[in-house]
Amino acid sequence: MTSLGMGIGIGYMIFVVLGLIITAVVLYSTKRGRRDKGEGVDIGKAERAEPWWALFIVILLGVLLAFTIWRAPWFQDNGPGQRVQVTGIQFGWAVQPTSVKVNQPVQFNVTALDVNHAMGLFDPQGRLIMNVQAVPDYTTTRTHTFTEPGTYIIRCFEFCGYQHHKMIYPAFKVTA
Ligand SMILES: [Cu+2]
Repeated sequence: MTSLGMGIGIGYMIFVVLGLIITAVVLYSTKRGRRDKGEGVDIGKAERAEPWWALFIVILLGVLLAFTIWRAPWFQDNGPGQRVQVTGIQFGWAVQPTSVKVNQPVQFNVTALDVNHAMGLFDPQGRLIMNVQAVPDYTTTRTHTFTEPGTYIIRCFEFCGYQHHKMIYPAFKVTA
């Protein structure tokens, strides 16, 4: 578990405990017994306190917003705009989308659904330009900028079974 995950877990537990305590306090304060004993409620005092409770809520929400707004994804660097999901399965490749633009970075997200495969990416001249493991339950990310338009080929580079040699994706297009 990452320290971020641990922090979120601990924060969650703190909120659960706080929620239980607040629930208990509310239940206790609204118990029938206290009213029956004649402990009257000063309505005027409660009404005068209302704007302060409203202010309290606004400040609380403001503080929560101030602490959490920075985690919103607007400020993150999300990498290249072109993304290609490549998934290896015995015995083929699922590639989405099937074409990208030349001279703009492409982020490949490579994974597998069954056993280990590897994405061997060949340029139009048949030269290997990328070799990325495709691992089940894990996404490996590689960024590449194509400088040459054409038809690229993906071949499996990890022996994955009796039809391993058939794991070819013949037409990944790089367009101008
Ligand atoms: Cu394979």
